[in-house]
Amino acid sequence: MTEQTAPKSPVTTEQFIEEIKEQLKYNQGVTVEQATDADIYVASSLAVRRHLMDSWTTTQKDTVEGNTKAVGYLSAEFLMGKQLRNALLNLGMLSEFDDAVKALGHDPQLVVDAEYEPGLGNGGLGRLAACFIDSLASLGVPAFGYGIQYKYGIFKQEFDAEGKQVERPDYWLANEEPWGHIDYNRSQKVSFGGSVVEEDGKKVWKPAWSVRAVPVDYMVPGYASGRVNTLRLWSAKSYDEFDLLTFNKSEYLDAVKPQVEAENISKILYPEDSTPQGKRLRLEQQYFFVAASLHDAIRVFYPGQDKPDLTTFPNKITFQLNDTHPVIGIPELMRILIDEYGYDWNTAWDITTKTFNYTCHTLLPEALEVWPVDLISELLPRHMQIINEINDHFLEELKGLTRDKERINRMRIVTEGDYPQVRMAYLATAGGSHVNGVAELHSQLLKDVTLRDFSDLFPKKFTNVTNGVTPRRFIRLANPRLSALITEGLGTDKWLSDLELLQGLAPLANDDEFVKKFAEVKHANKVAFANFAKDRYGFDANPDTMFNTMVKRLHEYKRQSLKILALIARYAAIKNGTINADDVLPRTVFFGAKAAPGYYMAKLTIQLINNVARVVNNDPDVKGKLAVHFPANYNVRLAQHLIPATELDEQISQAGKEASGTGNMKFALNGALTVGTLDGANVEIRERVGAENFFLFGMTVDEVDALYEEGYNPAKYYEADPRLKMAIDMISNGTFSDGDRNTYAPLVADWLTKDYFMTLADFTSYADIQYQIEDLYRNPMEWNRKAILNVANTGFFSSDRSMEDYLERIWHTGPLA
Ligand code: NBG
Repeated sequence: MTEQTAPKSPVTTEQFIEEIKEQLKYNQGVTVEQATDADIYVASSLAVRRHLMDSWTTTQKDTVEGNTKAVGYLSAEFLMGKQLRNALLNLGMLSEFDDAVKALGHDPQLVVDAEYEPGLGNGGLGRLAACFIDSLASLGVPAFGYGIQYKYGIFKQEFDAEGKQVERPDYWLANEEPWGHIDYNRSQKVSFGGSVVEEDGKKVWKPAWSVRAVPVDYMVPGYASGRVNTLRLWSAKSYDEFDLLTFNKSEYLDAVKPQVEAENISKILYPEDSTPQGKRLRLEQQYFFVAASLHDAIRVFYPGQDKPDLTTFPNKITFQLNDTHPVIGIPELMRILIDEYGYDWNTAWDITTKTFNYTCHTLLPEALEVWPVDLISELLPRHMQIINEINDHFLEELKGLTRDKERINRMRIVTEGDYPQVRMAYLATAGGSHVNGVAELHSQLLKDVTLRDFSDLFPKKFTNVTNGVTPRRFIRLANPRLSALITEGLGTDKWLSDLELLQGLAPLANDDEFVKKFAEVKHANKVAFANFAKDRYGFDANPDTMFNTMVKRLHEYKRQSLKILALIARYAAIKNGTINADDVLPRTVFFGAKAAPGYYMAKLTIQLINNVARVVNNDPDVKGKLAVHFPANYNVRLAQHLIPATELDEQISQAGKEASGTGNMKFALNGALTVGTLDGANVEIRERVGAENFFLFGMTVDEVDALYEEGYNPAKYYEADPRLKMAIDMISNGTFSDGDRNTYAPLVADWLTKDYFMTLADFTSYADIQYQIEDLYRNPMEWNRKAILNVANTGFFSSDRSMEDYLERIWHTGPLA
């Protein structure tokens, strides 16, 4: 990316005040005196949108008329975070906003807080999509994000009196939402069900019902690029007229039923992280947004043309399939080309395979989606025919490549047997040009294990693009103090658009003055977080203790259990004097995690963490030495507050299970040290920051495999390490359940007999490395030097770099002229 200095504000403070007033008057209809923080928020957002409007329309025009291929990022999730400050930053208006709002008698922070965070994603996958579209706009690459405007985003998490997770619906659209522009004039019809008939020798799909996909457009402003791309989220509306007859018979519910059912399609985000639910509605959602998006792209790129030449389609736009959720797009494009535009099979296949690419985000076999043939046949009968035909052609192709019948059989897109299924990852691999994993290790494991047969026969399809995060949101907005220090240290703010410039900080790790300033920034961030936590969650966190954080979805493979077991062992050791009280390094541990509502073990782990927190925080024996906090409802906003205040970050998944992780990048860039396993992007982070600046522990992928092979017996580890035995025994004996021995029995039984992710086997090395961590922390200058080196050496993990890698390795396109 070409480096940019911060953009210049298009307005003065005085002008911006007038613009806000105008919006208050003509949009909200309130006077300045009547205006609440929420009014000011809406008014200033609308005013900011107006400043983006010209760039948005020119970008759209140039996207269509220019000869640069655009990117279509198809994703079931976009976890955008709040919009206002991000737009202000990218326009160069942050200080004008602050001053204008103050002049109008409001606190800028409260105004920003009035924005309701849209939770249209579950975790890393959705947040990655948001970082990617931010980077594409900042690079000036024409791009569309395509997804779903769910009415209900990821559930709101609360904890009940027993510490259990309670899910509340997140009806985010109940609040005024100034960013989305509903465009009823550009809706698309999406159909389902019915049957396929032959007419004049051609297959004709006669669907049973249709919904109207209405686009809601969000502007995606680039940082200092003058470009504004589009995030187009589809909302489902009914076509069916209200059935007046039924209504008159006062059967109101029956009368509105068709509308309600159609609109259900975009009603909820599935709250799963990496395990699919075999739900019909989910397949409907996938087809709904993908079909609407493909038709939309044809509308956009061939305006007013009845019979466009779609052999040029792959030169206009390249579609990235973000995991398997949008893969139904492959048979849909085939159907459009063959049935709607009359192309023959080979031409259609050529266009389709050139148009799509697939990113895999997992290694968990249960997360690779498969759909029953019966279900697809029922919902999308024509697509099932096409998928079968793709499967037949593909098997023919394979016969030309290998004689190994078993291998060919293993690679079937449609499986055989009584309950045949469609393997979406295989369909994506066969139907696209490239397949990529999201970190070096992950991409290697995809080739060696998950998609081995494919990579053997189509080695050129496979590539890696390591994930990244946007420095605008996750450094500049989240951590203004560090940002100012970086700019001071480098003598420029160009690092915000060329993050590798952070390397210039490396020599400053030896400059004691700079190290002290860095330490002050971290301390100030800790104080700020303590204040925020007190205000928002009501707990006291002592900023003079080490801030140690583990935030991510709750999943067994991520091993929150390992952290909690080590924490209990620590608690016991302080309490029974195994460690001398004076030798204890005071620590405050923060957890943030949502569990899928149906994921029993994950929810029980949440309950355990909350109860360990309750017991530890109320025990005078460990007061001032150990505290545990679990703020509910971890989201982008909480991430932006907590990450800059963290000193030690936990990335402790079982090796070979976390595809990449992106939290790990955010923490390192904000000057936290990582304790982690050799998994996902940890491997690359450690390579870059240096082994001596990363706390590595635990088994490698090969060691994990060998141990499975040999026969894993977790009880052995329980017997071998008294710390571990003590921790598990305390959980069993009711220490964290008011004496009840049954509460956590399922967790204990699992650890001692199955422990699929080998938490127990890694316990000893994890507990041992804590001594090293604490020794270093006792030397603040050394700790902070290493933290600076983490910042200086992780510029690679900018999502700008990820986008450049996609452009070069997969998309073969670039910025608009
Ligand atoms: C997640 C992985 C993470 C990875 C993100 C973004 C899914 C299916 N996968 O390790 O678990 O960082 O994707 O690539 O959500």
